[in-house]
Amino acid sequence: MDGELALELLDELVEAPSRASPRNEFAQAVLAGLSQHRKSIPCRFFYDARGSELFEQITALPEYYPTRVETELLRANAAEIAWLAGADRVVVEFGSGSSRKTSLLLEALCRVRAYVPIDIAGECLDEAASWLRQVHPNLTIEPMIADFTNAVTLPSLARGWNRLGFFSGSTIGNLDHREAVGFLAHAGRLLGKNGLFLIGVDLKKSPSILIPAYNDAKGVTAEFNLNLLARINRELGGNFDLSRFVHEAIWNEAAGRMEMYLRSLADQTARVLGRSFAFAAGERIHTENSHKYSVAEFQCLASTAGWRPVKAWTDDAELFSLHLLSV
Ligand code: AVI
Repeated sequence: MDGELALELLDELVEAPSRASPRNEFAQAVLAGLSQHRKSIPCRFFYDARGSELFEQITALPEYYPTRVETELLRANAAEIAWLAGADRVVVEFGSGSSRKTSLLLEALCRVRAYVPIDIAGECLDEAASWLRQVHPNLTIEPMIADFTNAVTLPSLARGWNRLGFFSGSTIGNLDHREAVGFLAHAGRLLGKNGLFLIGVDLKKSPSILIPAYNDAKGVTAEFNLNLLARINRELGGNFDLSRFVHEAIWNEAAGRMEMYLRSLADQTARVLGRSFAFAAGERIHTENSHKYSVAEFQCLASTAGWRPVKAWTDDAELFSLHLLSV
């Protein structure tokens, strides 16, 4: 980003701090997060074009079991899920991404009335919808560009039919417990009477499996994490020296979650939108939490938000779980 663009964004921030352009939102979150005593940046900002590409690579890594195991769980249990869901549902997918896993579900369900993928990334939705149209030529697809955590209404074709929500990949783990309950309650209102919700949730397990999943041998997750600083340099006129930060992934037993950080290797200063941020050697920026739940813990969380467990499936190695909930 050149200096002129950075100044333009700074003006926009001063004059209209509440204007919700994506860049403005990113700028405000970064400036606020780096100003805290314990520096942090929300993990939703990982997913620019490069970050999404790196995440796709992560899902194919041997150490990153969640995508593989969840896909297998869906494949193995799709017929039972379809039987429990019954016919004639509208399928609503929250944060749909590439929709590849969803195809397994759509194939198994009986007389899907429509598929409504909700995602903030419009290009991703278009790509996923055109792929799905080829695989399921008779399916009605109505993509919705929206932040799935606060989308308030569904397209009119979803009215009058029972709905099945789908939230895969254990993305729920990236929310803290209070946010997760808030999201589940919100999804309950959106899915309505007779609504069902199918959610993929990563299970608690040994740190010897968890840590490599978030710190792989090829360094893709490290690049994914460091891309946050590269994104600040690109979009917010930052001057982070990426060679002086390292990726760190730890298991926090007390909080039941994986945590990712960017650790400064030296005393240094970085500038963002004309502001300076000092880092001591060893100081960290907290970039992600990924909560893990036992089946019982997740059912308890879901019931706080008004959902009742219908059934939960896990793989033999107890790595990942799929939950079917009803309102
Ligand atoms: C998207 N989310 C569920 C991933 C996770 O496992 O928390 C993001 C991720 N972070 C590092 N690797 C993958």
